[in-house]
This record gives sequence, C-alpha cells and structure tokens, in this order.
Amino acid sequence: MNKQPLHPDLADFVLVGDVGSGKTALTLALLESSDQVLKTQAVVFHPSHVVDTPGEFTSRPAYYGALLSTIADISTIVYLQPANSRAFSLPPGLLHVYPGKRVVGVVSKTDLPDADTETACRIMAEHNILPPYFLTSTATGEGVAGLRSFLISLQAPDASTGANEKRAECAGVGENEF
Ligand SMILES: Nc1nc2c(ncn2[C@@H]2O[C@H](COP(=O)(O)OP(=O)(O)OP(=O)(O)O)[C@@H](O)[C@H]2O)c(=O)[nH]1
Ligand SMILES: [Mg+2]
Repeated sequence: MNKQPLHPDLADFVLVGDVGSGKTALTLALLESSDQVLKTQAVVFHPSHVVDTPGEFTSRPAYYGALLSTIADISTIVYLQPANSRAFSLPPGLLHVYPGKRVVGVVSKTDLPDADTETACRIMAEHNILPPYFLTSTATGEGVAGLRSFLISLQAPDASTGANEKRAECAGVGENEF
C-alpha cells in the first residue's frame, strides 16, 4: 500500500473484473507503485479511495453482496475486460442497483498474442458499458497514462457524471461500429 501517493488526484474508483483480468497489475501501474502483483485475497484499499477487488467478487454470486457493499460509496467502477476473453463478468443487474455510478470500460492485456480488442469492446457494448473504452497493457505500458489522466479528470469539480460524456483518450477504438 502506498503511504504517499504519487497521484493524489487519482481517486474514488474501484476496479472490478474476472479473476486474473489484470486489476491489481493495472491498479499498481496507475499508482506507479512498485508493490508486487499478487493474487488479491480480499479488498485492498489504497489511499484516496482507490479500491482493488478480488476477481471472485464478480465471478461468484456468493460474493455479490460483498461487491455491492464495497462499491457503495465509490463513484466510478472501472471494469476490466481481458483482450483475450469473451466472458463478461460484471454481475447482471449491478448497474441497476447503483444507476448513478460511472462505469469505465477497460480492455486489459492488449499485448497478449491472442488479444482481440474489437471483440472485447463489443462484449462491453453488448452489456451496456458504453465507449470510450481504454486499451491497456501493464506489460508494455500501453494506455496506462491515458487512463490515469482520464480518471484524474473525473475529480475535477465540473466533471460530468457518465464516462460517455467525456472524450478523453479513447485508445483508438471507433465508436461507430457499435
Ligand atoms: N501479458 C500481460 N499480463 C498481465 C497484464 N496485466 C496483468 N497480467 C498478468 O496477469 C496475471 C493476473 O494479473 P492480476 O493483476 O493479478 O489480476 P487480477 O485481476 O488482480 O486477479 P485477481 O486478484 O485474482 O482477481 C498476473 O500474472 C499479471 O502479471 C498485461 O497487461 N499483460
Ligand atoms: Mg488482484
């Protein structure tokens, strides 16, 4: 855990996504933390309400209650869709439980040889996560700075609700195809 965050304005978001989707690696990359990427066993609260969740929270219904209480007071949900996965792992109905939350769609692990970023974006679109989508790789660093800037911009006093109203780094993913 970072005691003195490099990016104090990077705040108020929770990362959710399947086991192994890259939440911890991305969290640490965003924070520029040198902590080791280990399997997340329980919710990790970084400073400024940056929250890393275990993938079991989205993949196992028994944990949905824990997920809901964890995200209750956080404004922005960062959902990770691995570039090489066709499985969507945000629990059904979650966005209806908390309709006021902003959801930011991230395609993770874009460096993998079997990455299919277009399909990953389409899967998010099919599940009502709207663009812009952020393509990221913690292996190459692709997209991390852009996502960080976007998340920081959400802390501005005049930041609108709804990620879709902001036109930050869209990572080159066209929206018209949806
Ligand atoms: N090639 C590649 N590997 C990645 C990337 N991001 C994460 N990984 C690797 O994928 C594995 C899982 O990453 P984590 O960050 O632990 O995934 P997680 O979503 O936090 O997983 P849980 O804590 O189990 O929910 C680790 O071995 C990471 O090093 C990426 O962008 N590219
Ligand atoms: Mg983790």
